[in-house]
Amino acid sequence: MRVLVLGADGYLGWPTVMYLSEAGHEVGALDNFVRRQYDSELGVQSLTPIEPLSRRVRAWREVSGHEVPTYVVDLQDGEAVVEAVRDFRPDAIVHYAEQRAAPYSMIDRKHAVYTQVNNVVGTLNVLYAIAEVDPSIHLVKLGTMGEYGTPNVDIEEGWLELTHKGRTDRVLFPKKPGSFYHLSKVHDSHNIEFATRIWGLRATDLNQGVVYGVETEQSVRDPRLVTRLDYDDVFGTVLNRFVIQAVLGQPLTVYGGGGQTRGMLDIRDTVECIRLAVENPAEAGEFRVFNQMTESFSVAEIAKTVASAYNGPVEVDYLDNPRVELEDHYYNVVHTALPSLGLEPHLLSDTLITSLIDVVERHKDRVDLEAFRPQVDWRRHANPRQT
Ligand code: NAD
Ligand code: USQ
Repeated sequence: MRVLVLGADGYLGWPTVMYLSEAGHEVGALDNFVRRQYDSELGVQSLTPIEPLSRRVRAWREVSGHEVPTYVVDLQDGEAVVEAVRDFRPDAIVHYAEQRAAPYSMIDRKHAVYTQVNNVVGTLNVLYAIAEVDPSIHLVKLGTMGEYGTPNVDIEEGWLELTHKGRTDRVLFPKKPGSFYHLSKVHDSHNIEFATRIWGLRATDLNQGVVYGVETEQSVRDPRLVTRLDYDDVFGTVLNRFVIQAVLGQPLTVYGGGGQTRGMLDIRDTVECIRLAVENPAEAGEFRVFNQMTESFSVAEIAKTVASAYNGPVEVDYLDNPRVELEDHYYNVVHTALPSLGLEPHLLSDTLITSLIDVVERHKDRVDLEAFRPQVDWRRHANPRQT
């Protein structure tokens, strides 16, 4: 199949490009490199030294023989999106290209507005491009488990059979997200579902949990193929941050009491889930939602797991929680759709943590210890984040 990956220069986009092209698909890579600009703005960098996309693509051709055409396009530019889709003519579009950090969206008004405009307008432009160029293109869109929040009932896969005052309907599962970023994904989901109803588009919304890990079977073949690994308070995600903090001899930064529980998955499962979704498309007019996670852990459990896998002393700091989120709550998620398509999860293991530790050991001189400290407080409407 022909697959256009939007956000191909990012943490998950780049490994997906390699994985899908290795799986025999013709892959195109689109990005506008804005993620690299956030690094400059925040004064942080990926722990792993990453190559520019053009060099990554060249290295991948040398290593694998696969060509990957690239498109430097901002999804906010609707005409350019149509042109790229018309030029590449994909069977499927994998859409990762959004501002994805909850703390970034909570810095202040400017960052909240930017996040929602970038994400919602970008996705609308993708929907219009598909409708205009070829409505049979399957949109595989990255949503997030955080769209649901932590309701006191089981979380279904996107839809809920609801009986109210004796009548029954199938409705989108109620959402209660925890940041303006997570809200942007809720708005996207509604726009995508609407487009499947009015234009008969086919779409899969992948409500993904927090991803951990960095290496994939493809990326380890050449150091130039490594993907980014964020550890700062804005873009670093919890398990990756804890492993890096452990190796640097810094306390693990558990926010609040650490009882908050999240769905998680290994980066190697992310790329496989995308392949499964792409190769098993939604029907025309179908808005399909898969909960893309393999296990749930509380933040305190993650800290404990990292501490016991690390061969050395590890201290845990319970910090005042800078976010507004439940720390003691029910969490039970249905996530059977991807396993039923064939997903065989890599469950969190000491081996994964050890391989991550090895990567961190190689690059630990690049770490700025100041970047571990959380600086964005949800309760403030303006955060003077220091860079
Ligand atoms: P990332 O920030 O590393 O990559 C996103 C890429 O999209 C970047 O390269 C960026 O330059 C590009 N981009 C952003 N706005 C763009 C625009 N307007 N036009 C063109 N390109 C644009 O993020 P990631 O961690 O790889 O996440 C990818 C997707 O998966 C995101 O949508 C995110 O919400 C979702 N997701 C990520 C995680 C996680 O743990 N990393 C978990 C669940 C869902
Ligand atoms: N947390 C800590 N200490 C830290 C960092 C985080 O206790 O040092 C806690 C947070 O308070 C939160 C949980 O860990 O309760 C997860 O935080 P995170 O920063 O790892 O993840 P989150 O902000 O939810 O966002 C990440 C990605 C986002 C994706 C989301 C999936 O950045 O793109 O959508 O994970 S989910 O959480 O399922 O919505």
